[in-house]
Amino acid sequence: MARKLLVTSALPYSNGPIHIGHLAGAYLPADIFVRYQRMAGNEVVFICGADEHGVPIIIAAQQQGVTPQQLVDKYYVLNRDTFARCNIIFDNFSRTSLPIHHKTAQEFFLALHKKKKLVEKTEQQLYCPKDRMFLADRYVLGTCRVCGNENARGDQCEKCGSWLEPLLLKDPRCAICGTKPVVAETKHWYLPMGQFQAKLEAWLAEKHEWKDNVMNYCKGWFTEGLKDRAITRDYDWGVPVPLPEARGKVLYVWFDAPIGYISSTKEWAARQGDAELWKEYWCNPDCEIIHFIGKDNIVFHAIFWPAMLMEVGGYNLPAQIPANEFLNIDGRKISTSQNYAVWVNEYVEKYPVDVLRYTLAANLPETKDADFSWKVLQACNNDELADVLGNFVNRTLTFVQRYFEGVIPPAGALSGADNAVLAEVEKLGHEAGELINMYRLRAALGKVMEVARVGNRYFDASQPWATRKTHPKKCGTTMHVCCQVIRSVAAFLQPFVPETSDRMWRMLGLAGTPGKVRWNKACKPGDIAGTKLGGVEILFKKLEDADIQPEIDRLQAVVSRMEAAAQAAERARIMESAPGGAGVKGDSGAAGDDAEGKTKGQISIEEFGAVDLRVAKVVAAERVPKANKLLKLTLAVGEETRQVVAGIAQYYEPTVLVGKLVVVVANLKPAMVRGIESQGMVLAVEDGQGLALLTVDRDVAPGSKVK
Ligand code: B3M
Ligand code: ZN
Repeated sequence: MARKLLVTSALPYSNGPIHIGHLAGAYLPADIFVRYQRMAGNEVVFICGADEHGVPIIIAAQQQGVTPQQLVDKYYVLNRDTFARCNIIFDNFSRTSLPIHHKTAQEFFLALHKKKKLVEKTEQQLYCPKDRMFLADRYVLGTCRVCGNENARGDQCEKCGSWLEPLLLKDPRCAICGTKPVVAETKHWYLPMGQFQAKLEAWLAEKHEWKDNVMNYCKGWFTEGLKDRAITRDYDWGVPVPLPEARGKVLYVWFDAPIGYISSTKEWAARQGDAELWKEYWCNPDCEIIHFIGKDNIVFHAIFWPAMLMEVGGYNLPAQIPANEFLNIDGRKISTSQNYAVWVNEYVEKYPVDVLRYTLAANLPETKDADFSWKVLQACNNDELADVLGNFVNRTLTFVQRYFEGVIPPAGALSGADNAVLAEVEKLGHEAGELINMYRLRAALGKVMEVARVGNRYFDASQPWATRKTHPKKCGTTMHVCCQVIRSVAAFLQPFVPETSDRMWRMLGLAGTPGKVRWNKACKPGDIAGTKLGGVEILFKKLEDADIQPEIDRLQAVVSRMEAAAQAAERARIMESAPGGAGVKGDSGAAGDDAEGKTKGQISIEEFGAVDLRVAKVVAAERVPKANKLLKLTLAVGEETRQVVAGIAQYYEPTVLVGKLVVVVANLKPAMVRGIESQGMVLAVEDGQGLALLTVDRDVAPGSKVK
């Protein structure tokens, strides 16, 4: 039976152009998936839109000296057009600044409010005295306590993906002016996520087909325990909180943005002439909702958003969240602020779209971070698209033009080799389709390109240049089979490189577009004998070194600048910091710690302050295989979970440690111990009887600072 799918791509912020990392994360994979599902006969609505609220927008507007409205107007148009240029064709590309979205988001809030699902709290928040505003989310920058990234944002660390709160950042600073914020009180509405955890866990436990990265992130958050999350903010840009007592407050962007999927579907439905049609997708359980996102959005889609939907009630929950990892460039993380990126709108002005689509599809960060480089793009173009695919199409079609008057010859009697090729094409087509169904798009593209390779090998083995004179009928059959292979591969390429696929179709002289052909039919030979070829052209021109050198040079210049800045920062850090620790032994499991016993030379309070000591709760402990001194501890340090390897196995049974409060050096550079990353060091004292862990003498919250 045909499936009914609502496919979404993460709503890009209208605060800048999109780069290839965005494309590879949430947009290209979704577009490939959607195009395939349509060819497979399934019913799909493909939804996206611009995320036009939140601190990312407010800050970018301030930086560019424009109003938030001017900013979002600019990037809405730019990004919408860039997607279209890339043939990423949404059924609707909406905007969260539209009235239909404001209304939908407010209805969600009110539904939760009415059901008494929200908690009102007056709490402490960071406040910038200079800018006179509360600093939430990206308005605060500081050091991530999980990975030490000094530019972690108030809501999330981009480097390690940890879900943060501004008050958890070390050395917070205002993102606008750099001032150290003060703490002040403000009232907000919270989603008590902790109350929903059991339900969420039970729901997620059934998702056996979901990707490991998504499941592992979620398990991590569940282990930590979900906390209340404020869903309102003290800004004037956003969806106003629809309560009289909440004047001047707006909804948190991660509350309203996912609702944008629904409002965009509503907008689409209205355009179809049936304003209620959106319910067929969001409320009819026959429909599967599939969210394509990047890994930094997992928590919001797999935990926060389902909780909202569950608690409001009556909505379908996500059926799949095929989150991708990150795409790096030359082994480095893309950085929009540093301009270390390949901007898609600039790319399409200079190079063919399909070369980028192909290169990214062949290198999607499906299970781990992947790497882009201009050399890889050049190789994809020259060695695969031009030499394998282009060559096969060109040699076949020019042969038909030259020796068969440009008309596809009929198949004569098929030999074993002819049948074998057709069978192989069919098999590869089915395999590719199955892989796309499993979100393994890279592998699927590999199967499709294998079809072109099969075609080339068959052409070589059949030697039509020789049989043309000796066995003209057989030569005709060979060319017929080659054209069948082109037809199939053209259709199989439609999800990946639609322009190329359409061109191949036209070159074969076939009517319509391969996008309208059923995948099953494309796997089998078509009725093509006697078709007059369209104009035959070169599919892919080779990319010369000189064509891409300017791009390589530009990225290299950015890297040099970033490296110089990092070196300067490192020098400053070394000058500032001094070694700490006196009398207490740290145990990171690494051998050869410094001498203990005697007190050492004096240090200043600042030097002591450089060591970030925290109380941590042991949530799990286990022996490290083949290491009789080591235990691996899982520690809750506030909202984060850390693993620390400690050389205490001779003194503690793992089970007695669980629940204990210990003291951990939280800003110690992570070290690899027996292949396990130790993210900190627990403190212990040693006397004649062995090691004893330092602990606290009353129950304090994990994460509390030791001073
Ligand atoms: N705008 C974050 C991002 O662009 C955010 C996605 C919203 S999806 C509902 O990465
Ligand atoms: Zn981090």
